[in-house]
Formats: sequence, structure tokens, C-alpha cells
Amino acid sequence: MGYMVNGVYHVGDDVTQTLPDGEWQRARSDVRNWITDDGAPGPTGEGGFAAEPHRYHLFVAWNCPWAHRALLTRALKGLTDMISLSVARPNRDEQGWIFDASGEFSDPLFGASAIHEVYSKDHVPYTGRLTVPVLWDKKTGRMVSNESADMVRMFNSAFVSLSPDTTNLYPKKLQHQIDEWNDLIYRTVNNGVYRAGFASTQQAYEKAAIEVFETLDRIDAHLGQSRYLCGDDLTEADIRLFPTLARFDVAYHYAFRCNLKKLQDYSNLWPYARRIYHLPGVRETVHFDIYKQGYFSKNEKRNPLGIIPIGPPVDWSETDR
Ligand SMILES: N[C@@H](CCC(=O)N[C@@H](CS)C(=O)NCC(=O)O)C(=O)O
Repeated sequence: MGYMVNGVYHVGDDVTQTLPDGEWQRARSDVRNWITDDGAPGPTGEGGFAAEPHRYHLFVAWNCPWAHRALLTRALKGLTDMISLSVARPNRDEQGWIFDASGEFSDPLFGASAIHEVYSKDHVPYTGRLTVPVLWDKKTGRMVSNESADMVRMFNSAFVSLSPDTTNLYPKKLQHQIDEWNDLIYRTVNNGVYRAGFASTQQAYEKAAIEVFETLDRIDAHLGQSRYLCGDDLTEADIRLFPTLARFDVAYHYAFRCNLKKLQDYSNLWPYARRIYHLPGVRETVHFDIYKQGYFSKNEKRNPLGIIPIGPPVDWSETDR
């Protein structure tokens, strides 16, 4: 793994992510431009990124939950043919996210061997961590964004006139409710599992892990009354919850010690997760074996031998309407 300073890649772990009390914090994303329908600037960054078919490219790793939410929106909004894709190998090395020369984990756009090569192609020198997902503009040769939350929102709003799909994942009347779920779910669940898994003290781990289950219990109760988080229709809030649920039993339960319950133990959350899994296009974004390869990769602190567990068996096949 490494980082970049003024466009130059360095191997190592410069950006400290551990706070003095053992709590782990996620580095912030820096490139925050937006694709909009007419190329006008979005809420942050510069303008000039108009929605056009085949203009944009997404760099992801199947195991990254942040990339997953961008991939889910791309699929659900019918943009898979319009926004092309490069998928990195599930395991990072000292070059960070890497690509093979050919095959399923290669980069068809640049033939890059690592994501830092992609970051260095933008004429503005980058400083920071080299994260996926990355949204790239093939027309201007610029990086549009490396913040998945923004990608979810721009994929929903910018391509409306180009996509046959009319679903609005962030309808005006539900925005307040969606934002509230997003806040809670990001803090205590999406990032909560990482805060548990990467904590370096007992206290920090327990605090984070307990919060994960407090929120999952609350969501489970809510889903007893509601088909999706904000009513009868799927919204952005569900899209942001799903990647954590998909990884929960095969990865977080063991690798991150979030083990008070499994997703399968929840009477409403589990059928809800399968309901989303069976929506058109979603299954193709889910890769359980790759989650295991990623989360159980050899790591001095968490898994020194790099042995990947054979289970647990999780059967997602049953459809819940
Ligand atoms: N805020 C970013 C976070 C993305 C992120 O942290 N991705 C992880 C993989 S799951 C990564 O690429 N980490 C590499 C690193 O930190 O060096 C987003 O949501 O887009």
C-alpha cells in the first residue's frame, strides 16, 4: 500500500489512520467533481463533466464496499453499457490496488498495472491515499471523483435523459429521511464494521462493534413495518446499506469480529437483503468468494497466515418479493 504526494507515488503508510485512543478513522476523499446533465458544476468541484454515453469509466474492486455502492447504482440505473469498468485484483500489495496484464482483473482503458498510475494521469498532481472507486472522464483525461457517495448521487441524477430507467433513488420528498439513514448507517454500520475491525484497543473495538449491532437491531425492527428503509420503494439509503450486509456473514462477522449475530439471524434484515440481491443487475455486482479473499488476505495484525475460512455457507438464492 502507499500514498501519493504531488503526483508521486510512495510505498508505505504515511497517512495515519489511528487516533490516540485506538480508534480508527477513514481518510477523506479529495476529488469531488460531479457529472451533471449539462456539464454545469455540481455541489462541489469544477464543471465541464456533462453526462454522455460512453464518456466515463469506473475503476473498482469487487470487494470494496464503497465501490460496490457506485456499482449498484450504475446497475440499477441501467448505466452498465454507458459507463465502462476496470476491476482491480482483490488483494492489494505495496503498489496498492493492482491489475493483471489481461483477464478479469485487467484495466482495459489504460492497461495500468496499479491504481496509482491512473491517479497520476490527471494533469492536476494528486496528494492522498489511492482509493477505489475512481470515476474517470475519457474525453478530458481528468479524474471526476474518488468519492463513492457522490457517484451514487450523480449516477442517479445526471443520466436521466439518457437512461431508460426512471427510478429516482433520491426523491425530493424523501431526502430528509434518506439523509438521516445515510448518516446513521455510514457512521455505525458501513464504517462501523471497519472501526471494529481496525480498532487497536479493546475499548475502541467494543464501542464500534456494539454500535454496529444497535443500528442493525434498530433497522431490523423498522423493516418489520416497512419494505425498504424509506417506504415501499428502494432508495439511496438501501443502496448504501446493502454492501455491508452482503459482506456481513462471510467477512465482517469473522474477520472484523462483528459477531454478536449474523445477518441470517435477523428476521427482517435477512429477507430484505435478499430482496435487494434479486433486483435486476444486483447479483452481478456481488462476489462472495472475492470478499473472503480480500478480507482474509494475509495481514500482520489481523490474519498473519492469510488462511481463508471455508465457510460459512450462506444461501442467498431464496427470493423475497
Ligand atoms: N471515501 C471513499 C473511500 C474509499 C475507500 O476507502 N476505499 C478503500 C477500499 S475499500 C481503498 O481504496 N483504500 C486504499 C487506501 O486507503 O490506501 C469512497 O467512499 O469513495
